[in-house]
Amino acid sequence: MLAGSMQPYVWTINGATWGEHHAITASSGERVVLSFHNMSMMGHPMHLHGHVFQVVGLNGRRVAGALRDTVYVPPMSMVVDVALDAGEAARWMLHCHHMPHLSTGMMTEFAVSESA
Ligand SMILES: [Cu+2]
Repeated sequence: MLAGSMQPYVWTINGATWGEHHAITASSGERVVLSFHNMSMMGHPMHLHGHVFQVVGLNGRRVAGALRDTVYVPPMSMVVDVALDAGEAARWMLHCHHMPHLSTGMMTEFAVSESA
């Protein structure tokens, strides 16, 4: 869930700013779908480090989209789904690439653990 406001100027992922966030977890090699649901009035170019993903859904419509590491999530209840294979075990940053949003909280981590 991507949310935020101009007044106060705070932007969140799953209701939390960076530092208050709960990591999104996966095991190395696991197939994962991340759904970005934008509840705010602004679009967010969401960027994941260390991975490429495929855009597979736009507002519930399945698509075979491009392979990329950043996807623009339009405002006002738009949902973008991306699929990826969780990579190297590490803590990977997942954040909005609009710097004023990033610097006021819009970052979390994609925490990949060793496969069992
Ligand atoms: Cu943003």
